[in-house]
Amino acid sequence: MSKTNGVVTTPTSVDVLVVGAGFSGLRALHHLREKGYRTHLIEAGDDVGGTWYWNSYPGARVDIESLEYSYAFDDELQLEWEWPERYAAQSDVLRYLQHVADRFDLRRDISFGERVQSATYDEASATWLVTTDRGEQWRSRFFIPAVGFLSTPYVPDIQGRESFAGQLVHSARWPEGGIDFAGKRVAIIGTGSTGVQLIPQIAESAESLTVLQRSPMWVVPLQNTPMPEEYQTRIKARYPELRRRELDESFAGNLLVDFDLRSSETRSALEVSPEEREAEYDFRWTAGGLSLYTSFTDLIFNQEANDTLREYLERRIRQLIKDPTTADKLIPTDYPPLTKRLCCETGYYDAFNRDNVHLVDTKADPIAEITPTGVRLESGAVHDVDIIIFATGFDAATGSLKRLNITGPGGRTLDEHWADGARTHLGLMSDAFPNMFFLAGPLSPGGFFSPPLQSDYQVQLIARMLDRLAGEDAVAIEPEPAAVEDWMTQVDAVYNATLLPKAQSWWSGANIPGKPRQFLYYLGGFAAYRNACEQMFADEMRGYRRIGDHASAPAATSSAV
Ligand code: NA7
Repeated sequence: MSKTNGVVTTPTSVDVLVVGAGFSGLRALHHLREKGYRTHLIEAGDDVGGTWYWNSYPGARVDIESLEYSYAFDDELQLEWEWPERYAAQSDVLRYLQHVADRFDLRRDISFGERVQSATYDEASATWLVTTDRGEQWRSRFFIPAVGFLSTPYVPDIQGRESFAGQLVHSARWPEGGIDFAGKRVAIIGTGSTGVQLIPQIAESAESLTVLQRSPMWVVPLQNTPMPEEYQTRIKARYPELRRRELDESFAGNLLVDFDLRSSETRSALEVSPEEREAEYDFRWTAGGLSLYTSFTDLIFNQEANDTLREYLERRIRQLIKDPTTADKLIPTDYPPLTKRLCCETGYYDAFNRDNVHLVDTKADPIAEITPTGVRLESGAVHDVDIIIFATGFDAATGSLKRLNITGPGGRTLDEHWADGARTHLGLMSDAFPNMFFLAGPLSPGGFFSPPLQSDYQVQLIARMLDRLAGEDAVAIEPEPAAVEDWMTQVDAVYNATLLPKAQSWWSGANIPGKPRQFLYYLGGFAAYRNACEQMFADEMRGYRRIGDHASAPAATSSAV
């Protein structure tokens, strides 16, 4: 160990240091260790799970089906594991990842409850020196911050926040032991996916719930059910086909619709009759989850096509809400459906039919301050409460990387290098930061493809790159600036061909004041992404600069590197 009574001694050497024990980091540890790389993982939480460890608020669950939102790399694992619900609750995803950690004996190479404070590249030895808040130091040839794209909570700097005398909580830092809402007056700020999941849960037991909504989201039914045994058995029998098609033909890594595999629709919303269109929307609405995304080919490209979905959703939502004025407030007017992440609900609209739930439009009457007793709006209206929940989202994609204080060659920090926005090639590596690889990183498919499947592909690709590097007698690798810029142009081009620029969200950094505006994910689909990666690899890792052997390289290298 590198620390004795608080005094830092020699860093512990490994080949690969991974940060974060979520889906990506666990798979990285598992695969790279299997490939012979001495790998260690540092995790700030006290257990595995990543985002599924931290987001333990009531109602948290997946909105890609459990049978798909899971690892595919091990047949026995995916066949043996029994999912209790169609859409797994947070506690079940956590239980699954704990099982994975135990089954593959991952914990022996994980430090829990330890946070990385800095990661600095040493050019002379071509290694990363990583320091943690326990004073531990690690030296590694390769550094993989697998810190997730939604893991740094964003708490808006609302005046008076510190003065609140009651309980103030961010949804992603839910207190262990939960919160007892019974008899309490509660306010919630934020109505994204998290707010949509939390609101019905709080409404059931709180004395009153004030929902402070700045922008409504497009919200559709999740249609969760206990897992039908016959369904789970039938889909597991088709796993080879399902997993292949998730990668080859699905956009987001999911194919299950209405309890079966279903190819994406190949028709335009405008080429079918209004009756056929209505039938297709009805089918998807009733099937639930995110399936509306794939109802027609042109919903995110063509405004006229998208308008047909808007009209349908408005009608459906109005049927669910008793009070027309409340319905008006809950229906978005300033951005088209699907241009922000669709939210999936279980009892969300119904919550607004309850007498103890009050919807406040804070675009019309913005929050002025938080007082010791509640929230005051600019109109002077006051909402006195006992608990304030911030369901205000995350500094996505780049926020968690920033917190690691990463410094590359020549003392240049990642913050400085990315001052105008994230710069990566294929979402895998940044120029000017050798031997650092991202998983589901900025400008990868990221939030647009199932994390378990994406990380599996990327981890295997990284292992292949490391193997090839070793064969070339090179000690370091980084993408050329030109390759990075070319990829950034491709990411922008795909984004600009869609309707997504009409909306503001965490996808484009718009939710964080002062954050550079940049679309943070590659929207070309996973198959196109994988093709680009494979072409790069087949073409002698084109666009990547190799740095030669270092006579002075320390013992961070193993036989595998
Ligand atoms: P989101 O989707 O970023 O939602 C955050 C919500 O918080 C959204 O309603 C915001 O309103 C609201 N917000 C943010 N800042 C403020 C301030 N300053 N004042 C008032 N309201 C504010 O985060 P989630 O956690 O719900 O979901 C993140 C992802 O997790 C989701 O997309 C899924 O992929 C899973 P706004 O819309 O900005 O007006």
